[in-house]
Amino acid sequence: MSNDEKSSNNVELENEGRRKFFGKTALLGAGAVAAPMSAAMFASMAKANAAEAANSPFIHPGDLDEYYGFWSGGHSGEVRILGIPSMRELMRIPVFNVCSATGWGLTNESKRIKGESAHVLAGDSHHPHMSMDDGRYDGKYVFINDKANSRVARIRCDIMKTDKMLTVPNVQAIHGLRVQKVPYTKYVVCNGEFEIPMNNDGKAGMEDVSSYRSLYNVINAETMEVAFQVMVDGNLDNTDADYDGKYFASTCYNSEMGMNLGEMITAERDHVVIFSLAACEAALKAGKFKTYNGNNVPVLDGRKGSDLTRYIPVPKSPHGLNTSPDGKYFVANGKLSPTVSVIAIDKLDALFANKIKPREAIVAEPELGLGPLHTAFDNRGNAFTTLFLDSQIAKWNIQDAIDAHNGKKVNYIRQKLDVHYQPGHNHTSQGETRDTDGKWLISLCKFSKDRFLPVGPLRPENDQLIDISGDEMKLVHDGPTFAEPHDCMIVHRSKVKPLKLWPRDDPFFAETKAQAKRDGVDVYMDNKVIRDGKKVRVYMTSIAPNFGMSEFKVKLGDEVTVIVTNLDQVEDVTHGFCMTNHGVQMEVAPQATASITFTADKPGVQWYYCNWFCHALHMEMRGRMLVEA
Ligand code: CUK
Ligand code: CUA
Repeated sequence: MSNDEKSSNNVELENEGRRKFFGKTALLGAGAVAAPMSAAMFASMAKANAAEAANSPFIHPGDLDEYYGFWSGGHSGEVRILGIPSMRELMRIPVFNVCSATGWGLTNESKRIKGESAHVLAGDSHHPHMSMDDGRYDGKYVFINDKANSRVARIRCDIMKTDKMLTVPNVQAIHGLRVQKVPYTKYVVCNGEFEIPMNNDGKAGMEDVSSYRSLYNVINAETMEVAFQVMVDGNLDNTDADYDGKYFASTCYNSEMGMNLGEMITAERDHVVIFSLAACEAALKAGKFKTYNGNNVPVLDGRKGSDLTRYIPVPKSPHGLNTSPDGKYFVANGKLSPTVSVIAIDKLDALFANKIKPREAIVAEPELGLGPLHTAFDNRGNAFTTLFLDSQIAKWNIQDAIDAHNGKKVNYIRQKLDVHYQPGHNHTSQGETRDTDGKWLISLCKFSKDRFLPVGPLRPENDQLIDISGDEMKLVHDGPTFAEPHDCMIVHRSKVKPLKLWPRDDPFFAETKAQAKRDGVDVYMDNKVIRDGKKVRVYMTSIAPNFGMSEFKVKLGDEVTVIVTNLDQVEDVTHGFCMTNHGVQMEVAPQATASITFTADKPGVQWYYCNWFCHALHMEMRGRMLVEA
């Protein structure tokens, strides 16, 4: 364990504190399930660990990982937390999907957060990125896009729950997403990928493809409202920010604005769009915008010739866009071209001042192999690019590639490593921040083929862990995952400070508690049924192994809302509430209040029970809803 970590990290990561925590849980009876570890066991583990290499992927039972990995879940719609380097899955955070275990998408609290899209039960999450302060993770939020329903969501990292969601107007398919890195994450930026008519009302313009537009979206990270949008030429794909707080860059793979595959790949060159944040903010302030589709989101015109943007031609159909952590370069990945284009960020002022031509901002275009999709970086000037078609990762040196571009005879390729198979994104430990540490690289492989026991026609994907701490990349772990991690990021554990219990005044359930107050109910004391016409609100507490109410009565057809408050103050003692035969269930973590609404459409005795294993008498934690016909 490094010194900086010892001083900055919280005590519960230390063994001493953790043993106490095990002890407390044991007092409750749950200890029968998870036996506390003896001091001797810990001591022998610590010894064994010290003997191992500095960058061992092996985390002994009971030991903790050095990093949190945040994985997107693709069309499963969620975000997952993995421990790195063990690759153990620690948690799933439902976002755009419905979660049967936690009740996400079913509870009133989650529906309020989902807002206008509460009825949408599917999603496609690609790009999770954490908020930053001066180019370093700040541990506050993780933002994630929903390509399927044009949404952006925010996850609060103290509770690891989604707390805001927004459907972005005027666009279809939010794809590439990043955060402003410097001076801090004021904005979340994302690409509207699929081009559409600007007033997409079906009344006119659907046949006239030349009127279709793709927009760049700039969202206020705190309020999660669209600050402004920028209309561009071509359709946007991936994006990233600089380390100066001045520029964002996006790849465009369909500058032709083709409507089918053949049309989309005709041009020899597409482009990278560079956005000047200062120019955009000035145009916004000066009122140089229009609105569309009957909403009031300001849309700036950043098409070719505007002073908000510059267009840098790059070989056809680029995909990933990655900023090197020294803040010097944007790297656009070729996809159909075997090259990546290295754009010097310090030339962009000159480009915006029209002192250089767009292509003069490109300082290298190294040829790496077939199908370059995404690039990650270590802290020693090297880059790692996934080669989708070659099923390899190419490690190359950025300065050598620039020297080669200038005519020097130098081999910029350091190594090519086979991965299994067809990698999309890759990511290095803290590699999208100033704290990039050159220890681990993840390759998210789209196909696993023969790497695991066959499980039917649908196969898992393969998330591979690669040790990059030495001169040579070493593949150290195969990790099967379910559809479909597109991207991930690796955050040192010292950056993240999750809570152990819910704060009682948390905004997550503030509205539920406000309703309780209107009903004259104290959710921490009262077990009460409030009738409000055909609506019935049932307030109950829970302390293992009891609900505060073991029966309540309603009438057939009533709209019933059950509000449960978990009074347990012991970490990890989560209760649940399930009403059998009603499709109703939810999580109620310690000190939280959660609520769910359903129709009492079945007469007679209906049992409810706690569905999160909480106590030796967990089975007995149940009660009856008596439904009078
Ligand atoms: S995209 Cu999927 S592999 Cu959505 Cu970042 Cu490149
Ligand atoms: Cu409470 Cu199980």
